[in-house]
This record gives sequence, structure tokens and C-alpha cells, in this order.
Amino acid sequence: MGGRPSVFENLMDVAREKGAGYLVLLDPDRLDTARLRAMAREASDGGADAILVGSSLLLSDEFDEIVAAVKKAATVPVILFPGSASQVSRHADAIFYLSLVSGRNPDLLIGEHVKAAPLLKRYEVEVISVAYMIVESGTLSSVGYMSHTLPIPRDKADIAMAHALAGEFLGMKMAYLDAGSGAGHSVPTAMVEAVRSYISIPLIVGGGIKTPQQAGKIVEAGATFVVTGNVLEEDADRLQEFARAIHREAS
Ligand code: 1GP
Repeated sequence: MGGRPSVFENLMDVAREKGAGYLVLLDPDRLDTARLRAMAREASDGGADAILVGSSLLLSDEFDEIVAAVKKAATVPVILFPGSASQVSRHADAIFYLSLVSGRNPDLLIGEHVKAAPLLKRYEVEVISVAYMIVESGTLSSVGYMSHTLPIPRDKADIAMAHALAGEFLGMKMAYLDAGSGAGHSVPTAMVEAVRSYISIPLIVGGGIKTPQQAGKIVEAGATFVVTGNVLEEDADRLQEFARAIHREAS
């Protein structure tokens, strides 16, 4: 890695300079490789600060090739957002090493991490530990179903606060409140505010964010990074509007 800033440092610089960072999630199962490549290019040019690749359930057997294709097309860092240890690739710049702290499923708290660790060391992929929390969104999300865990109730900000702080005390670099991909309701801004004021590590918020206005409100509430996925698959033209709403140049 030499003297080059790490992906994490780079993200933190972006958040400081722009007020908040914008992460675009690409789901390898929902788009073909040509479309993923095009989306990676559009996201890089349209104002995304990094591209996430992954899914709570992966049907494709070409994950490694897909990550390689996305990396080739992207000019911003490519970060793995894995649902399991099988979603590890040497072609990514970094990985969100997600520990699902809102659940009590040992596989997703530590088990998958043990399986992935030796590979990550060999591949020299930068590891960014993340205290990952699923928040109730009105319907059962894929990540909720696949992980066999209960989401944090939407009106229980105190529960989210305690989980995020526990993640920070365990040494995790970031916290992530996720309503789940395609969620009917995104994470409530009151919960974002409460968690933001309680922890000192950066806070990522995603799941069900459908409009730039919504993204802007989540940043106002204190998110350091906002993630969108689904909405761009339907309407990639909105990417720049999301970027503008999320980047509100810090004074
Ligand atoms: C899901 O937070 C991400 O893990 C993105 O969700 O696809 O609903 O934007 P969407």
C-alpha cells in the first residue's frame, strides 16, 4: 500500500470535503455484466464516491469476473458488500467486513469472517470493519430473511444507539444502518440523528432511499455516507441529482 491513502482515508476525506459521501450499490444478480460495467462508469462520472458490489443472496456464479469488470470500468474505489464469505474477490479495492451486530447469528457476527480472512490477506484487499445493523422497514427484507435475524424496530432509536456504540467499542471503523435493499421505508431520520449523536465513528445509511430529497434529509440527520442501489437500476439518470443532494460541501 506504500504511502498512498487507504480507501477508508480517501472516503473520510471525501465526507469531510463534501459534507457526506455517496456510495452506489450494484447488485450482480440484477444486471448483466455489460449493464454493470456501464453503471460503474456512470456512477464514477456522475458523482459517486465509491461503488459497492454484493448482495445478501447471490445466484450468479461469476462474482469474481463481475467484480473485475466493474473495477475496470470504475474510476472510484470498488468495495465489496458481501452477503457471505463467497463474495470475496481479489479485484476489489476494499471490503466492508460486515458484522451483523443487530442480530445474534454467530455465522454473520464472526463465522463468515473467519472463512474470508485468509483469502483477504492473500488478495491484499483493504479490510474496513463495519458494525452492520438491519432496521425494520415494513416488510421482511432479503437480508433479514437470509440472515435469520430480527431487525431493529423502527421506533426504537435507543436500541440502534446501543448496538452502534457496541460496534464502536469493539473497534469497528464504521457503522451502517440498513433498511434492506428495496425497502418500503428507509431508516427513520430520528434514528439516524440519535445514532449520529451517540457514536464517533462514521455512519452509513441505506435501504429504500428513493428520492434525492430523502437522501438529503438523511445527510442532514447526520449520515456520513448514503447508499442507493435499486433506484438507479430503474432510473440511472437520477444519479447526479442524488450526488448533488448528498454532497453539501462542508464549511
Ligand atoms: C441495501 O442499503 C442498500 O443494502 C441499498 O438499498 O437498493 O434500496 O437502495 P436500495
